[in-house]
Amino acid sequence: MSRQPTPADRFSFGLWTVGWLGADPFGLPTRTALDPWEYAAKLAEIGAWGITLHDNDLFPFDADEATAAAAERRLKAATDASGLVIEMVTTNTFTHPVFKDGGLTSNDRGVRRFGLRKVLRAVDLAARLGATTFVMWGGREGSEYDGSKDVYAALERYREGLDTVAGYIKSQGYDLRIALEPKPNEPRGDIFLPTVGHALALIAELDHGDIVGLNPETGHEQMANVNYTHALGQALWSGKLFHLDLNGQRGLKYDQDLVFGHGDLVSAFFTVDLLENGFPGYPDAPRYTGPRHFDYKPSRTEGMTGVWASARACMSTYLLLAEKAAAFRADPNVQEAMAYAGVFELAEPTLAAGETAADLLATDDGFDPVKAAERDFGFVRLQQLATEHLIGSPTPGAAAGRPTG
Ligand code: GLT
Ligand code: MN
Ligand code: MN
Repeated sequence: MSRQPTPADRFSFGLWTVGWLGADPFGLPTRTALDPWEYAAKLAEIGAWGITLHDNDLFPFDADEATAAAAERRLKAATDASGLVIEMVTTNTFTHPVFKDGGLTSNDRGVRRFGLRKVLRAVDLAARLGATTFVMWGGREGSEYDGSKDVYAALERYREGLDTVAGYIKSQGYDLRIALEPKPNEPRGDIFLPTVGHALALIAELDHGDIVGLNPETGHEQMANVNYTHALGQALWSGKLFHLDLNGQRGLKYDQDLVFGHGDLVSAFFTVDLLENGFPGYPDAPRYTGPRHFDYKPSRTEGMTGVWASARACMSTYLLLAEKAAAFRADPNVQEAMAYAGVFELAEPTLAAGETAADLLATDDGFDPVKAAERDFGFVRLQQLATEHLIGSPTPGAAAGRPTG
């Protein structure tokens, strides 16, 4: 058991996470719905700091203005009463059948105009609720069949849509940044912006890319068989880690949205280590300062008791991993193993100050590749130290010992 989470930990949850009723492509819902403000109140009670939501987590797709406004007032009253922050708001452009070929990149121009209007209205909602991040997950932006989609045109429309939304945010003076959420597939056969790298490349082409960054999700990167902690690292390096979706995924299969840590626990350890302790060789590098946001689904086997137990589990595992990661970094054996492994040496520029390519070519620094190839990096010992800290060995490193050369 970890200590109790507090608002200072800045844990947040999507209303759609604890509010997932368990319907899947093969089965009906297994739970009944509470009202949005009931989920919010309970999240505050168990130690969350914030909540996030889609427009249609708060009011139905076809709600009239009065109904939407009443729901908004009711939620705001509940979050104000419990001290919860509504830190992120997003749009649902995937559930209604009108979005079956996408919102911003549908082949149907009428759908694109409707989708863009829906996104802009959700931006206004986000600003009214005081959110500072606007996530855009283009789950329906993609295709099943290559012949059905002109990819050049789709990327042009994606860019047009994102620049329209970002330009609107600026024109309204909202304190809001967009965070794109990559995913390789599901519900489409192939989704545009399948990974963090693809999204970074698109952001670089935007007119208003300065307020567009990323919301990487653990399981989504892992569904693309890439390393989530590396994805966070590259987003940080690019100054684009605006938000995140922490959860669990076990291998290449459907999007599991498991509790954080219930997938690849070793990877989760290094994710928390990066978020809490930063890059080991670059203490001055950008750090993630945003909410610790969970986007998971309580398994459909669970009743409401299990829903709240699983939300607590996300926070508890994060806190335990943060403790383990702090002890890992503070351990002199680990520091020594990192130095032996060259982890700090990588932070040293390859060229000397002022040295040019011509200087490098003209220099013989007596380097012997055969000798250098004999180097033992000790990466395995370092990983074993991490494993022993993670498992909770009383004296990590005692068995592995120091290298004898
Ligand atoms: C949907 C998706 C999530 C996204 C949400 C934001 S919607 O639940 O599976 O990964 O973060 O639109
Ligand atoms: Mn997911
Ligand atoms: Mn997500």
